[in-house]
Amino acid sequence: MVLLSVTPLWAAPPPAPIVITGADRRPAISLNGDWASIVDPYFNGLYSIHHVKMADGFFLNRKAQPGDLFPTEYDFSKSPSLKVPGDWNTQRESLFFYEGPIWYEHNFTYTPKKNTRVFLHVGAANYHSFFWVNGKKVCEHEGGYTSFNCEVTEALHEGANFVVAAVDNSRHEDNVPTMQTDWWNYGGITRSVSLLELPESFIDQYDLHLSRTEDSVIEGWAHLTNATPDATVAVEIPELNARASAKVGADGRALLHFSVKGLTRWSPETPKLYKVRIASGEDAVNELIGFRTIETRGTEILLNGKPVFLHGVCIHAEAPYRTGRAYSDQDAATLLGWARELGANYVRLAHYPHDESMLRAADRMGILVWAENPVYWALEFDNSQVYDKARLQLEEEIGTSRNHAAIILWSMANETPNNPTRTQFIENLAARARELDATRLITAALLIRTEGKTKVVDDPLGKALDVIGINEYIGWYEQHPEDADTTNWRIDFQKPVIVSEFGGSAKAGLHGDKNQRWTEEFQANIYRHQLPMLNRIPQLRGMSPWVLMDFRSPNRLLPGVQDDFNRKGLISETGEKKAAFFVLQQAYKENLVGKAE
Ligand code: GCB
Repeated sequence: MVLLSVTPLWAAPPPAPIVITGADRRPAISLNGDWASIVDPYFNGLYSIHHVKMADGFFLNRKAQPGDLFPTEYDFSKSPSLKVPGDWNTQRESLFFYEGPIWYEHNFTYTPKKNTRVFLHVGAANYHSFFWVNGKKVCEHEGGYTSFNCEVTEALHEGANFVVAAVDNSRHEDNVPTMQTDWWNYGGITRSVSLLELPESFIDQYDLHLSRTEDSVIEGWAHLTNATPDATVAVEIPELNARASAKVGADGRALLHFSVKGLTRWSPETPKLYKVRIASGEDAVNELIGFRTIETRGTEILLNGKPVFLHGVCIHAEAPYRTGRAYSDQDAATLLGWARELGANYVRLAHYPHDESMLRAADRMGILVWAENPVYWALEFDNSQVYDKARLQLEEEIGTSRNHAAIILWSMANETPNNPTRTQFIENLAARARELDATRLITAALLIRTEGKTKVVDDPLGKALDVIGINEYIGWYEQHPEDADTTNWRIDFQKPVIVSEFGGSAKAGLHGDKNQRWTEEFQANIYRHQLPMLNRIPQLRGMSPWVLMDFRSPNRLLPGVQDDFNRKGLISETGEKKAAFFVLQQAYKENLVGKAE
């Protein structure tokens, strides 16, 4: 067989992508724009005949050459384009339901610089992606919601260059998330792509935060790749007249610890961000960081040492007004602007890591954030490879986002079945999260049990959490809205509780009696009965009803009402506020629910 004897163009596997903290603070050459695309449902571009996987992707990773051994059966230059960033589903009607591989190609010019390493930075590509630069495979990545960076220094050359990507959003049992989710499986290169130019040795990750134990002390670390033995890292916060430096240890890490005077702590009331310069040798990052502490004491959540109550709402990364995956500053400003209008000081960014624009906006606006790993519903908890995929996404999320003052909670999981294998899996994730970041609170949204009129929260996973998240749908999936009035709660953990979801559906503009499902009145009635009930949960320290805006979901099929949208939004996807929005707004503005202590 001639086909099978062909030698791959480049056989050695490329190095794994790396995490870079604050990649958006680095000078970057944008590769956003029109990328040629080839829809390849059988993944022929990656497999030879007889379904033999070619180590480096064989066919579509390069430009066709005259005299090619095989007839060339593709041509990027004649293929339609897709916008990057952007999911493909909302860009082309024929791709609305598409799940499978699509190939992308983009041409760019580049001039290599001396002593410079170049990384292809991908904001996110859902789910499994492969990248080649000038025919050389530069990386492969799994996970649709985290950013990654592939070294392309050796692959680039002077003048015309091209990047080819294959992105596959097929669902598999052993993916994280797995086969079933209640949101649209938007495929493609959904966030920005750029080239980052960095020195030979550079600061790849860093963490600066306010000490919980020492007054007015900023502590943390910065890690250098390729550190020379005598390397040092210097930190400067000009506005505070603060400077510090430390030597890099054998592990490439410099430990930082210094006192500051006159610091304004970051909070929803004063979302103060400081310009922070972190430098080493040829490298420097100019950051914007807020400093605050977050901890628990008994059943309280303390922000900067003071009890806080989280008036919030859940948000999906669904783009307002146009639908599709959100990615822009404008999307973030609209979604968080609505949360602010609601009176929220907190948002749960469900059910996966949201993009950098959203986190930067939350930092600027002073909105506290629950950030979540996509361990959703029933994963293959007994599969160690699945654990590794979940762990890697958690590491990427924390590594990328660890300097956002807004993030106070790392959520490990949402509504997972209560069994020992699952508990062990998530306890291991929680331990890893604490190892990576001991300064934030660990949570998860748990399922609850019903005993008569009592809702019982006793999932053993609660032991591994700092804050207990609970989802409940009294009045929508079970019982009537009024049953909330007589519901009691038994919570077996003396820890702070956030009701991380409650709510019901309404189609914006559909009016009727409060007992008529799908009307705005029915949804508003659920909220009216929920709020007093929540006030009867003694350790309630926060709430984030489901959900700010209607979002696309393949589970929501009812014609004329749902039309592929989960309608539990307080606002429709076209921006119409429903009656329940105003019920919650009043409760938040008049402080009708929740006590901080
Ligand atoms: C849940 C899930 C959320 C769903 C929601 C619903 O419990 O956590 O992802 O979208 O319920 O609308 O059913």
